[in-house]
Amino acid sequence: MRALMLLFVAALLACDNSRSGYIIPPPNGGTHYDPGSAPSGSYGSGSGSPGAPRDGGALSDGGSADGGGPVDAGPPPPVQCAESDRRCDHLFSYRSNGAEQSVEVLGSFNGWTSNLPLTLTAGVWTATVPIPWNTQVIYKFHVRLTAGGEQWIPDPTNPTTVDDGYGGLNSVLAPTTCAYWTCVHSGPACDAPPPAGVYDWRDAVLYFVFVDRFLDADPTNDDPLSVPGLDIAANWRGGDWAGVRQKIREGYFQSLGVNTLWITVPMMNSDSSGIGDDGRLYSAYHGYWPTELGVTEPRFGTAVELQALVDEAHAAGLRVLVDYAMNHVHKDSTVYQQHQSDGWFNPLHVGSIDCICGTSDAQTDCTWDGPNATRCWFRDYLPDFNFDNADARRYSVDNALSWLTDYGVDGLRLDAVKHIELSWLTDLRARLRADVEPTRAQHIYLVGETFSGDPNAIKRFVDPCTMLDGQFDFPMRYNVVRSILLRQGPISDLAQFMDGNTSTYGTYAVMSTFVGNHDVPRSIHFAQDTPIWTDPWANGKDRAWSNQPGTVAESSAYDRLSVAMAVLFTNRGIPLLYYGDEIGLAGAGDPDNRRLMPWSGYTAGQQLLLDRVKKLGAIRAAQPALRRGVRRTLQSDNDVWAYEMADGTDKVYVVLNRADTAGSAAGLPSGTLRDLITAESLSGPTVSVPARSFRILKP
Ligand SMILES: [Ca+2]
Ligand SMILES: [Ca+2]
Repeated sequence: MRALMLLFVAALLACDNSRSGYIIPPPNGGTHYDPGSAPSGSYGSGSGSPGAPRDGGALSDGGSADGGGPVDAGPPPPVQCAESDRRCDHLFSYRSNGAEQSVEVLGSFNGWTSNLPLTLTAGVWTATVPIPWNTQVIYKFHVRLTAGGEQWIPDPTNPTTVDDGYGGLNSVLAPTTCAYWTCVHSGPACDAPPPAGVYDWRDAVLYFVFVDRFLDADPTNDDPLSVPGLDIAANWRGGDWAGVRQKIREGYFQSLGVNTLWITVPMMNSDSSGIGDDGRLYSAYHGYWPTELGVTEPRFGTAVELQALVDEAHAAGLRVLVDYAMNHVHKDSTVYQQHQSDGWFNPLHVGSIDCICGTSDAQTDCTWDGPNATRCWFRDYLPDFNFDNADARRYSVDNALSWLTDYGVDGLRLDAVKHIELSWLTDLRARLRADVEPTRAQHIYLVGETFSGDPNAIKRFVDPCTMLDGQFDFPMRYNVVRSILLRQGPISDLAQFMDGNTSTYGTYAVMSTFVGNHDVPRSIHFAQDTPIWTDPWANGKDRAWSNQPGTVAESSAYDRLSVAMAVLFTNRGIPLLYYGDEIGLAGAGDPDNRRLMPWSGYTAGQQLLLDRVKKLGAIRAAQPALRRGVRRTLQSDNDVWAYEMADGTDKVYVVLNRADTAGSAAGLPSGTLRDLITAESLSGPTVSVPARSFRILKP
């Protein structure tokens, strides 16, 4: 119910253009590209546009082998919750007579607060809606006609009606129960910050270990494909969990202030290669083409090694999130072989076309953000789960839970969120609350990926009670890249954006902030004296396969990237470090943004950036005001932004200067201010800041 309310609020906000104090153009000019959701890179490829490669999914069944917990396809017990919180799926349907432009259902199941759209398939409009347990439901359809005009009419197939009070009729569903229900949350408990002694995810600093490209510590499990035409950049490169464990033991993550690891999808992936949407051959090195959902990927390691990774991380004070791609599986997968014809998967062919995300014709719209966004296939070899099918949904949610419970993982990074039916997400959260969290004394963190410049598209899935704790803040990344790395517009644009962004996702959302990830060009190239790309949304595919950029020479670029990192590390939200960004690793778009991590031979600029990131990590760990405080902008002009972070009486001051000349900030406290970066002692209320630098000050 809350989810539906949120949808409604999001829809209202979407219509509110008055909130535009800042600039967030959608990627690709209006059609959201979404590689993001796409996992990247992997699917194949990508090109700029909508649709980039997607990697994705997972699958399994069966068994086996190494463990990840084979999934039993039998129905699990329903989650436990009060009857007042239970919901049963009900399929609303309306037979088309060819005259409708759209059909929606509205009713008492959500307090008549919003209309839910039905989808047209094979002449019937349908929508699966969770309705209250054992409670009469009153509803009607809202039909918009292609010829113009609209109708509010009762269900033609339901003989039970009641006067609607306006001279018409509503349809009536008798109270019903179901064998498998979902739970909604009612009550404020999960809105509150965690009580003392329970981990507060606002304190997390996240590092994306792209396992295949991070560190190959066990050559015996290397197994690249031998496929003519498959470039090494898109093949398996040997990185493994043994490499991650080695870096945990060496204290590498801890030295960066990182306390949470995000690792690549751990499930066994396809041994096939596939053509991406850039026409290039790819392997499944990214992990987004799962075949056996319950089995670990042997190139990464065994189940025993994954368990050791989690245990050693925990012993070192690190939490672990695994990447989970639920939208689809690879066609080689057992679950697809077993269920391709029984409704577990959306059919590829729709209307007159193969419904590959990003394609459409006059009859069928399979664009990334179109009416079939949850049922299109990312590629023709990545079958798309139909989570309106309760058995398929239970199977997939069970599998996600098995990775959490079998290995003691602390949370999930969820891929391609806007391409799945919402019921998958609400079921997962309900099961976590009912079945997992009581045995953990810890909130399971769920962070989603919705690659969009539209805050409302991202917010739609954020609610720590019923859906995601947060998502990656793509609009913020846009603004940080634009204002600090690219130096476009005054830095006051960024200040204005940030001040407006504070409450966008709700008081208790825990978003993840970032400048780089595996779907965008490496950050350092936006920071060059002459940037390679001048559009923050550029996907860098133009230089992904040839003319790839080399290591950036000028130290000024590393300075600028450190200033961008300072924004992440001195504000709320979980800062995400994409492996290699701590040294300004070079690379164009996917797959060139996934080069092997170098462990030596850094330039002076790279070492400078690494040292600053380490300091930022240490300072964030020591200063709760940076993680939980309230920001107040003290000054923002063309090049300097100064703000206070206040957690009660504990205050920290941050001054950023993006200019190539020294600047100054006023409005700071009078008296002595200690610079936590340089250990200098300064005197307020006005302080100078060197070119392309920042200060973190404590009275
Ligand atoms: Ca290896
Ligand atoms: Ca889907």
